[in-house]
Amino acid sequence: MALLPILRYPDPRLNKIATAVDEVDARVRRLIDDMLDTMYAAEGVGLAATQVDEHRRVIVIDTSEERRSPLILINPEIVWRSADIVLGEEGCLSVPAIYDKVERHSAVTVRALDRGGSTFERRVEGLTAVCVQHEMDHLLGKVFVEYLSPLKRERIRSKMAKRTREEQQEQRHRA
Ligand code: K1U
Ligand code: ZN
Repeated sequence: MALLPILRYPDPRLNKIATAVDEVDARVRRLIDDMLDTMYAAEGVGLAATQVDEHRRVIVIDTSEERRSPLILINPEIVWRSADIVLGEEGCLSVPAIYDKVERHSAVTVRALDRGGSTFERRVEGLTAVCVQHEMDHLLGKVFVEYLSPLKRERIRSKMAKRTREEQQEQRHRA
């Protein structure tokens, strides 16, 4: 088990564009396992490789109550989007304790490779559909706060900077 450090907004590495995985090998499977451990430990419902500073098109999601039904998406593509749009509250492990509303398609069909390297398609709705769209944005270097107004974004930036300063001060105090 390995827990990976999660990049915090506004780290510029969160804006990098991930590249396609060309072979689902042991290294990719190791990354998936570490991402699952990291997502479960952080109590998130999703995680994109970008958030752990790995710029490959890999996503893990688990929106189940039991937290034992991971959805692994390698090289995901959305092949169908509902016409229906929903406005829902989102959070992000890279922007801790900040929640705001974002518009998303209420259902999507995603095509991807699984951890065995086979192509599959899955139609998802509700929180899983929101999560797929949120995580796919991460692979394109986009964080959900970029959908918010410049004023809200600026407030979030200064809150995050203040929090980081306080944490650094606390660490120096302990050392
Ligand atoms: O950082 C991430 O990308 C994971 C993120 C996924 C997500 C949650 C909710 C809406 C969109 C995307 C999280 O897991 S945030 C923390 C969380 O567990 C959560 C937050 C709001 C609703 C449900 C779960
Ligand atoms: Zn996120």
